[in-house]
Amino acid sequence: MSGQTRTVRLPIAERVLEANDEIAAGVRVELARRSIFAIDLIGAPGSGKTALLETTLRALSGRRRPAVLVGDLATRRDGDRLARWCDRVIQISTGEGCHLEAGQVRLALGQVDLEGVDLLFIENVGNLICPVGFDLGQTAKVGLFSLTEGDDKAAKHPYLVTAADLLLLNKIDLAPYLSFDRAAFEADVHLLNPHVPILEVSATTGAGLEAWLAWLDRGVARARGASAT
Ligand SMILES: Nc1nc2c(ncn2[C@@H]2O[C@H](COP(=O)(O)OP(=O)(O)OP(=O)(O)O)[C@@H](O)[C@H]2O)c(=O)[nH]1
Ligand SMILES: [Mg+2]
Ligand SMILES: [Zn+2]
Repeated sequence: MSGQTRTVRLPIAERVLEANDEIAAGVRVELARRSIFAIDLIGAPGSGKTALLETTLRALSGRRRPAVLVGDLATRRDGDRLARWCDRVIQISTGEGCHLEAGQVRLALGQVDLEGVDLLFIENVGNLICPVGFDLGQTAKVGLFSLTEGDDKAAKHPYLVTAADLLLLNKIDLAPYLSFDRAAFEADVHLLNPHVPILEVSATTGAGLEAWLAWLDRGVARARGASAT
């Protein structure tokens, strides 16, 4: 008997995403017209998406004019946490939906005063899988992994890694207590997406925040430049 595990590859069901993509394209045009740099933040439940946004919004206070949409199946808890740092926060309740769709984003954007907004954060439902397939009209997709999830998660979620414009590795403050192999994680990521930057951060201590803020600044500048041309 060999101790090797066998894997069975199942065909991925073909999804009908055309309607979503059409709405997303409209959202993208509107956001570009307003020069808004929009981020779809995707990560597992509890990876620290809201915590990172809280720290980010606090750091951006007076420097940027952000808006936030946050998706959860139930409760307004994340929305309430974020509203402490930003006046323009909309909680989207997805009910049974395990990801956000472009129609929900379009509807939520209709409820925010976007005048002067330069940065839009969309915290997707905690889920590493199907949010990747639904275009929301964002400018950039940011994947968030954290040390507590284990160093194999990039390799096990290749679609997020491939689709991401940036990866954040959160909870770096916990490194002394966990056996997370950062070199192995990076190697897995770069096999799938050779050029994607990985920024190590801690939403709790603020470690690594400067590089993340600088990345956001470059995105905002690009969005402005693009709409000026
Ligand atoms: N030590 C440490 N804890 C963190 C960090 N970021 C988040 N946490 C903790 O992780 C837990 C989950 O954080 P959330 O921000 O709610 O995670 P989330 O990804 O928004 O979760 P969902 O919205 O439910 O998917 C909380 O107890 C946070 O305090 C970090 O950088 N370091
Ligand atoms: Mg959250
Ligand atoms: Zn889903």
